[in-house]
Amino acid sequence: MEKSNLSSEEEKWWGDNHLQQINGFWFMPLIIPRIHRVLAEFKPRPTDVILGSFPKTGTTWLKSLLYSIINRSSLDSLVNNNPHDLVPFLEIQVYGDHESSDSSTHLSSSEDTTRIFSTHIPYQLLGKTLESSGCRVVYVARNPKDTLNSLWHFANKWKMAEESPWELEEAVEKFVSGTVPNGPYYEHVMGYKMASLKNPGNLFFITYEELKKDTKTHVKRLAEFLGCPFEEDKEVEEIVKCSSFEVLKNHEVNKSEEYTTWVPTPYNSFFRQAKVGDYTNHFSDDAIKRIDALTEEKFHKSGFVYGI
Ligand code: PAP
Repeated sequence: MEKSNLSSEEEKWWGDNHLQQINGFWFMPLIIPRIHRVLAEFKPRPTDVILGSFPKTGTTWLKSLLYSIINRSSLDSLVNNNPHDLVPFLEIQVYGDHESSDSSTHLSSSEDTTRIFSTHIPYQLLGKTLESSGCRVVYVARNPKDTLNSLWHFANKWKMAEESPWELEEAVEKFVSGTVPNGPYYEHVMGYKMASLKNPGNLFFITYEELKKDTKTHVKRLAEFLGCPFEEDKEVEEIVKCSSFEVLKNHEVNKSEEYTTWVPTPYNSFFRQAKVGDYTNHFSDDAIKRIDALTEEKFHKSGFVYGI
């Protein structure tokens, strides 16, 4: 019924909230003009590093790792700043609503500085921009059930959830139909995955689970990909520790209940459990079956055996 009030480019998401489409991907209406600004205005430098991710797949972790790998001597920055304030989202902080003030602060560093940005924009939309510059791209993927589980918990911390929580059954329904912010999840992941296969020198694809299993090895690989390999194991170990969930979540800045200026959630909402498989504590067998069937169809049948 509600759907009849929406244009064909709009879908109900949760409560009174709806999403709008750009080329088959769904976004919160607030983000749409910002994405258009990124696509029209952002000119990456060849030295830029862009972190791509679907929401809730390890963005905060990768931001802190990339920042520390690139700025070796700045580990203190992680004590005093939330990783999202060190590595801004292109479509949220850099190309925000307040025109040039924000963007110029984030964009204007000197040519010899490595700028690091992050984005949830799908490769299908941003690919041409990224490919045009030869910048390096790192993409982190997470298995679909933990991604949805994390998104569901996160969304329920938003102010609007106080009045109308996002029910898990509804969240599963929306995830499966692709109508979640930046969804469909599967197409998002496959866009970057295919690009990484085509161009492994410029796009480093990693999963949350492999990074969890052997963080040190993958941090070394990341540093090599970024052109700044480590000379000593001690350095790697320090970075792994400073970016670990246990250390990061205990900094005052990350424990803060203060709301960020750029999403309607408190800083502490980016740190929850950081476990692989936490979905088993929340999802019904039926939900698991439905998501697994889709994973089989979308990932496995495309040759990407991941996520079940
Ligand atoms: P975002 O897309 O809103 O930026 P993102 O950082 O991608 O969120 O995802 C948050 C998830 O990463 C949370 O997972 P959970 O809900 O399953 O717990 C969060 O706990 C986890 N996370 C945050 N920091 C780290 C970290 N340093 N190491 C591992 N996982 C982390």
